[in-house]
This record gives sequence, structure tokens and C-alpha cells, in this order.
Amino acid sequence: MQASNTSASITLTVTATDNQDVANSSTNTVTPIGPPINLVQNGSFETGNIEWWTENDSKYTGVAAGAGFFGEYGLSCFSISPIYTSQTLATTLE
Ligand SMILES: [Ca+2]
Repeated sequence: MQASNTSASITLTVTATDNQDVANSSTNTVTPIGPPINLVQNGSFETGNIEWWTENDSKYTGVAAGAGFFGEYGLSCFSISPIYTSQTLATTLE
């Protein structure tokens, strides 16, 4: 995934390659209205805990130092069963 950000818009390009090495990509540009708002609370787990997130099975998920892709902390998951963490985002349609 590539992302570029200007003051007026954000462009994301996602490229996926299948097991036959056939690549396909899609690009989308969005233009935010109003000041940026962080809809996801604790989205990078930098509180060092699972605060704001709901786990379907907390035995297999947690927040660990050094596991972060961004920052110090990241979500740690270890299970072969389907597990998830989720968060309900408050949005308003205009
Ligand atoms: Ca993080």
C-alpha cells in the first residue's frame, strides 16, 4: 500500500498480487472536510493496553511493548482460531 498526503487530499493505492503473480491495484483519493479527526481511539495501542478495543477472546490478544509497527506498542495475537479486536466508530453522515 502506498499513501500520499497533501494538505487537501489523501491518495491511497493498494496493490495485491495473487498466487499466479497477477497484480491488480486500485487507487482512491479522498478529500477530508474540516479538520482531521482521529476516529480510532488508541489505534496504535500506544496507551500500552487494550483500552478502547473489544476482544472476542482476551486469552489470545494483548498489547506488547516492542510489537508495534508504529511506536512502541502493538497488538499481539496468537491463536489458530478466528480472533478479532474491534472498535465502534462514531460517524455522522452529512
Ligand atoms: Ca503502536
